[in-house]
Amino acid sequence: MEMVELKKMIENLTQERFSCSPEACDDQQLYEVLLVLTQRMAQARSAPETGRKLYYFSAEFLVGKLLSNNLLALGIFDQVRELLAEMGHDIGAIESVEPEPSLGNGGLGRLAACFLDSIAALGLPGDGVGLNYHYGLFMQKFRDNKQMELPNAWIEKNSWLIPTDAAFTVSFGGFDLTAKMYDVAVPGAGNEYANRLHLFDVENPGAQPLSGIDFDKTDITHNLTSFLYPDDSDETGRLLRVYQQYFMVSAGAQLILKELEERGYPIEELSEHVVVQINDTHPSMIIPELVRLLTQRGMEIGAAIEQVRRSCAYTNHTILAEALEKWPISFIEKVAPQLVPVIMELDRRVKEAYPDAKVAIVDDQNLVHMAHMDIHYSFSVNGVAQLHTDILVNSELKNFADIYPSKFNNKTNGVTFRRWLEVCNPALAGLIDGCIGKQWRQDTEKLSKLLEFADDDVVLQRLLDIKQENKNRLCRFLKDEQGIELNPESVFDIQIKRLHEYKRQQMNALYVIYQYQQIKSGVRPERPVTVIFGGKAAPAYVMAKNIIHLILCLKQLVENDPEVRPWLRVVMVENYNVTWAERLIPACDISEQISLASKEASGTGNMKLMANGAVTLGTMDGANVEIAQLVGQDNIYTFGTDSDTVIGLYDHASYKALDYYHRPAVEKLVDFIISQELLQIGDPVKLTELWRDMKQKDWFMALLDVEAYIAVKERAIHDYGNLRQWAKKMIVNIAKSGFFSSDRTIRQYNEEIWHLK
Ligand code: 26V
Repeated sequence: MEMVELKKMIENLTQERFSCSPEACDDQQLYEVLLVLTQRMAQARSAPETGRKLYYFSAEFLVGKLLSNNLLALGIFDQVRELLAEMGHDIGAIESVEPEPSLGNGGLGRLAACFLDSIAALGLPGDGVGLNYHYGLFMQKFRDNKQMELPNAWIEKNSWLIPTDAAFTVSFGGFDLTAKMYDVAVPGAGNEYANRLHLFDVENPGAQPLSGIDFDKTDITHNLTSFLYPDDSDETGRLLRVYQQYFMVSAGAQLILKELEERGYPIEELSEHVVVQINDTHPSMIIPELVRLLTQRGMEIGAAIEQVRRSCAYTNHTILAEALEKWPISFIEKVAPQLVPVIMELDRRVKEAYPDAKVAIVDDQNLVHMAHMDIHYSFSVNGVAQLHTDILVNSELKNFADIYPSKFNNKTNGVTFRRWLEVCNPALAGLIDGCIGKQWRQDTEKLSKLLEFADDDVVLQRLLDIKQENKNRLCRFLKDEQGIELNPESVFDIQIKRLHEYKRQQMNALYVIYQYQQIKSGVRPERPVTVIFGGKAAPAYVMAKNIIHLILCLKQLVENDPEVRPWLRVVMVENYNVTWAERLIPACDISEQISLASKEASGTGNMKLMANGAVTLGTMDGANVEIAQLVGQDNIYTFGTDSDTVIGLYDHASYKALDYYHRPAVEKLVDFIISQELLQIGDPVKLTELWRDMKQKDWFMALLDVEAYIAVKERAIHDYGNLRQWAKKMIVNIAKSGFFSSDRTIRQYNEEIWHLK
């Protein structure tokens, strides 16, 4: 688009809305103007022509701020930035007033957002279907070194949500609700198309929280879409989740059938024209709901089941038993009694064909295993990294893989480089353009051409300078927003992800303790190190909250010790979200990916960090395995017990934390959790609980790997001293990251599962 034309549009909008020139507008006003402008441009685009159309069902879409991303997709980012600069405004400042939509927890939701971006960029017909949570995931605050949860009212008068006329009646046991549909436009980068993210909402939403994130979980009519995954530590919370799930899939299923009819196809041809991707088990009730709706419209049950089976595909994102959903049939009876006979029929057919109780949908305790329903009644089951898929096929879901060997397939995750390199790290993107041209922006595999520059001193130095600038910028954000002052010259060692014991933030905390004790005994690290954490703990997850408490206590201890502070700093970013990720990732030196092998299905932060020139320090878990294969042993730091051994330890229940605790080097670290120093700072009950759990249970085996972890981290920090060598590792990581583009992942989904065009 011409600059003059764009300028005129902005001027008209500021005049229309605020009766002033763009120059005279403040950041908030300009943000609103740009929002309207991009929304209009995106809405003027048409959907890609449909062959088969994809519906990506997900309880989470962690889209992040949308302004820059949408400007980029519309092809006007550079022009708008320039125009604004001419008008005396900074696009970064304007974007900073945008509230971040709070529609996801972590990796699963962010993956869905990257996928929508790539589906649109590839010009494929595919819409997202989810829920419009008004308070989203909670806002995290730290008080007394503990996590507090506050509601995050992210929806403003002017938002990305476009109200539509579409509305569907969802019948629950005893009452009906209307699902109103809001759309967020998803413009495709580099083409003229736009898809949609459909977010369903109740008609009269948003009863105010009672206090904090507490609300009346029995007031379904008003609160169904209040929060993302309300606390499921009690029964009403769990029941509300089932209400949310059925609301999403019932409205979504009606939308599918309505669009099928509008396109002029009979329901008997559903699977020729529609594919439903089920993102984890949260949308699994789409299966019985579609069967129900098809039979209601006159189809015979067997034919309906067959159509649904050929339309649905399921992605598994975790092998953690506690995360695999199993709902009591009584819950479904209460929420959606009309589904019960359908689920019983689906289960009956399974039991008739396969007597193995382990593959039943409804077990002997009347629990409905959602993943089992997905596997039997879909045509594709995929894991999200090669190791994860192998574990599904060979152990976790072996009974199913034996029945349906050809259903199982791998789709290694990816991330959109538009957001995670072009937008968040423009300096690095510019350096890459200068070296290899701009084609990598369309085809990230071309990044491998950077390998030719692995010995180019000018490029290596520029790479280090950019990293330093990004570290400086992060320091400014941390200072301005959280009052934290850091040494930007120190090594930035970063672990950003949801808090979970399997991800082992507690093991990283043990490293901090190790380093603290070293310094106190007179042994300084080779150079100053800053250990940065970011992540939220589920409100009811006591142990995860205890780990946050330990980290924050360590932060205070280290900060107030003049002997330690110059050498070691600990930071925990408050309210880690997509926006913080965009600042942290370009500034990272060492990327912490230290989950217990076999437990992290893939990880996607690992990919973003690598693409931004961080070097991975990780276990052979999830996609780390593929990263290691690509970059080679010189360009990654791996350690720890391998996944086969870990699986064996669980199978034979043979891991004994106490045995590892009693190693002198380990005991010293663990016991420090209840040292006088820390007990003076922290809550003795919480610290003691964590200490006891680590030494006696340690379910995710931090003590098994902690010594190897400390050794390899020391080696990485040593190697960082040779900056030229380090820059070479950085460039190899960037060069090899192209495989992890979600464009590649989506191409594979399309070619091997969806067959959209
Ligand atoms: C859910 C829950 C819910 C209940 C309590 C414990 C628990 C633990 C884990 C989860 C995981 C939910 C699914 C999820 O977010 N999986 C993540 O998906 C990413 C995208 O595929 C992948 O990169 C991460 O490895 C995987 O953890």
